[in-house]
Amino acid sequence: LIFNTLVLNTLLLSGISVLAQNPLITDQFTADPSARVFNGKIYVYPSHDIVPPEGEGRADWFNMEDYHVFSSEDLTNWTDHGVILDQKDVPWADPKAYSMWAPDAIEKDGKYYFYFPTRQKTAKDGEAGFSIGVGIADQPEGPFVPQERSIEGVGGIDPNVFIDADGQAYLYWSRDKIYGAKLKDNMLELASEPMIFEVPKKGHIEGPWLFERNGTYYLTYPHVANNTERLEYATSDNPMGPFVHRGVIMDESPTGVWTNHHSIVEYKDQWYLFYHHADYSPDFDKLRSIRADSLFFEPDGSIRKVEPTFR
Ligand code: FUB
Repeated sequence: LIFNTLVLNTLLLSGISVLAQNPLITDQFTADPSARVFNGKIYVYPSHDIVPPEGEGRADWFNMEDYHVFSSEDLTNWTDHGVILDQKDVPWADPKAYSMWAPDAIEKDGKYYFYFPTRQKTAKDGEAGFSIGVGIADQPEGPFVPQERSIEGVGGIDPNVFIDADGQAYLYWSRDKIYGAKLKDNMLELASEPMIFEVPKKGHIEGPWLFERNGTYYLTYPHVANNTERLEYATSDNPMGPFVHRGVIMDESPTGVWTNHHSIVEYKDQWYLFYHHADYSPDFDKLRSIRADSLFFEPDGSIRKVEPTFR
C-alpha cells in the first residue's frame, strides 16, 4: 500500500497528471463514477478509495470512509467540492465500516437526492449487512443530510436511480443479481415489490445503470464473464423490463483489475462512458481511478464497443 501511495505521489509530482485526460482525478483515488448533468455542468459522484488508518478497515479490501463530488464543464478541468457525506454522520451505519461503496445522485423538484450503500450498525435485511440510504441537499455539491434510516426493503449495494419522462422514479441496486423497484414521490421509499433482472442468466452481475434513449431503456451492468468485470447491456421498452441481453460495452480489464463500475450520460450532444481502472495502483486493484471515454450508438440503437484510452 505504501508503494501504491508512492506511485501516486510520484506521478503527481512529475506533472504527468496535468497532461492526461484519463484518469480524470489525479490527487486522490476514485472509483464507481456516477455521472450526472445538473445546471449545465457534469457532476461525478464516485466512491473514494483510501488506505485506511493503521488498525482500521481491511488491508486487502475496498476501504472508503466518505464521498466527494467533482464537477466540470469540459471533462478535463475538474473542481473537487470536498466531502459531501462521511460514514460517521450516517445514523444507521457502522461508523467504522469503511464501506461507502458506489453511490448515485439525482434531482427532483429542486432537491438533490444522494443514494449510497454502506454496512448497517446491525445486519438485518442485507447480505453482509449492506443497505442503501439517501441524503438530501439543496444543491448538487451537497453536503447531503442523511435520513435516519436506510430504505426499507432494500438490502444490497450499487444504487442507481432513474426518473422517466412521466415523472416516475425507479431505484435499481445489486446483490449478486440486479434488482429494481418503483420509488414513491418522496424518493425515499419503495412503491413496488422489487423485481429481479437476470440478464445474463449466469455469473455475478452488479453495478446497474439504467438510461433511456429514443424510447429504449438500456440496463447496463458489469458482469464477471471470466475473471474480471466486463460491461454489458440489455434493452427493453419498459424501465421494469423484461430486458433482452444485447452485447458488450467494454471488454474485461487487460491488466486484471477485478471491478469496472460505470455510468453513461449525454453531455453537450456527446454520450460518454464513465468507468474506472487502477491507473495509479497497478499492483492493488482496490485503489482505483475514474476515467471517461466517448460512447457511440449505431443507427439501430446498439452500443458500439468502447476501447479504453490507456496512456
Ligand atoms: O467499490 C466497491 C464495489 O466495487 C462497488 O460497489 C462495485 O460495483 C465494485 O466496483
